[in-house]
Amino acid sequence: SQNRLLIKNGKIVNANGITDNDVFIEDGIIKQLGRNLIIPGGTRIIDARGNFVIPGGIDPHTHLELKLMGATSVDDFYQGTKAAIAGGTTMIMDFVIPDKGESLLETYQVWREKADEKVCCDYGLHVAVTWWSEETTRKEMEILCKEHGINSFKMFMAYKGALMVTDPELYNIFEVCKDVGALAMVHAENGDIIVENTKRLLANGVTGPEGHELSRPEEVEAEAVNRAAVIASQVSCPLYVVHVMSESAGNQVSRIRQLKQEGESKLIGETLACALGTTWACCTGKPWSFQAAHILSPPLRPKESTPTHLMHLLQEDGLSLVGSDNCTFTLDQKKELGTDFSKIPNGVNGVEDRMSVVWEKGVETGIIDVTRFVEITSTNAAKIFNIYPQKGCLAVGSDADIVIWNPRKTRVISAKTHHQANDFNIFEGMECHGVPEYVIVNGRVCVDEGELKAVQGFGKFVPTPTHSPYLYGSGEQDGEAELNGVPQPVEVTVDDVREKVKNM
Ligand code: DUC
Ligand code: ZN
Ligand code: ZN
Ligand code: ZN
Repeated sequence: SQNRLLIKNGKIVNANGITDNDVFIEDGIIKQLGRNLIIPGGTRIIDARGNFVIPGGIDPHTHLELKLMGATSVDDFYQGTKAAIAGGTTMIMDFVIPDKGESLLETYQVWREKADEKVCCDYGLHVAVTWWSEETTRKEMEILCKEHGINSFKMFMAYKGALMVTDPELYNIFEVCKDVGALAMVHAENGDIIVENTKRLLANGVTGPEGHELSRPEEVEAEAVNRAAVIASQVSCPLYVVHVMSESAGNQVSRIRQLKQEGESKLIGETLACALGTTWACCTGKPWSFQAAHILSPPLRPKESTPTHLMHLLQEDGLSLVGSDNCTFTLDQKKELGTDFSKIPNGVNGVEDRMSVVWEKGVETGIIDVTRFVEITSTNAAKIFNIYPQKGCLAVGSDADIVIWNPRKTRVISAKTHHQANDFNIFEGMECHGVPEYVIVNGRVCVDEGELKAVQGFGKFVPTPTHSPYLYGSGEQDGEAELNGVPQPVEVTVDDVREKVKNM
């Protein structure tokens, strides 16, 4: 029967350990986990001997059919989620991005309409807050959280004049995030400085793709990480730095994260598959189109040590998870618009290859083990966005989003064989160990002995609830001093006032 499945003899990997168990799935849910299970007749049996059985990947960062810099990214919610499944990812989280002045709520509806009919796997949404209005922004953010399953808001510190918000706006938006129990996310780059650098480079005749990284070097990224963290801590709001792309920015996240005391708001850093899998150095001496295809923001760095450094930060828990920032444009789109480097549409692939790249650069090199692999590709995303243990682990009652991962097989990444809509792959030619032989999406076998059988519209929207215990602690409130129900006058100290300000 289609709706019953038994996975036998695999190594079951969760973030907290590995067990030898069988998994019984019925109606899209893990119903039993153990040995010698008693199961109904007519159940399909998959033998996973010698393979790892892991929670389906959760990609916390995609941009499917996004209009950006005059072009629309070509992986739509069908092709993007199909490619995700092909690579072992069973849930994505995409960003609703309103233009300045546009309603957050209406733009959210636009995204639901784009996605609901097309997604092959489950998806969640973050909402970008690209402008601030005292009258409407707070109200809209509250409604999105209370009624529409949103618990995260992203702010751009770059893309000046388009998506960027100022420091005072960040302060206000962070405060709303804190009040509603949502997570603030930032694109951390100093947008003002990028504009000045760009003017100077263009005036000096640097117009090609090599100008892109020069206009926004590491310190421009690291400065914004620090500034965002300082602003967030003024209002005690947890902060998630998306797409950490450099050693400097990674170190900054890690350093601030270590300084945090028990009870202080959390800082979380996400890095990207592209930053772990390649560098800007691979573009040296290559044609314009090859270089343009590697342009995203923040940029790939020229330093060859960057991928290993970021992987070590993931290993040490200085960084917490890996996204793709999948935002694919064709070479024609890049060429048509890229009259100078500042006009080349920003974005690269990754939703399909993220799992393989992390495995190859992390597990295969011995920097991380299989449990940490699961944690940074799935479990931590589920915890941070408050859908754990529905997603992000293999447990009785969890959604049956499962990958049977064969670590002995290899594949070579190529645009010729990938399932994405664009005509270039930034990991072209990379040999990866680890192949998803079976990918089970909500109990349905969508990669079957390596054959892709994704179904358009099979996925659904997953609401993300606010007040994640992972970010906000157990949710205990400080009460007033009371004796037999009667409030007691309390002597106020400087420390008390500090404490009060902290909790405002
Ligand atoms: N960076 C990109 O490269 N693409 C999408 C948006 C972003 O911030
Ligand atoms: Zn961004
Ligand atoms: Zn992005
Ligand atoms: Zn090999």
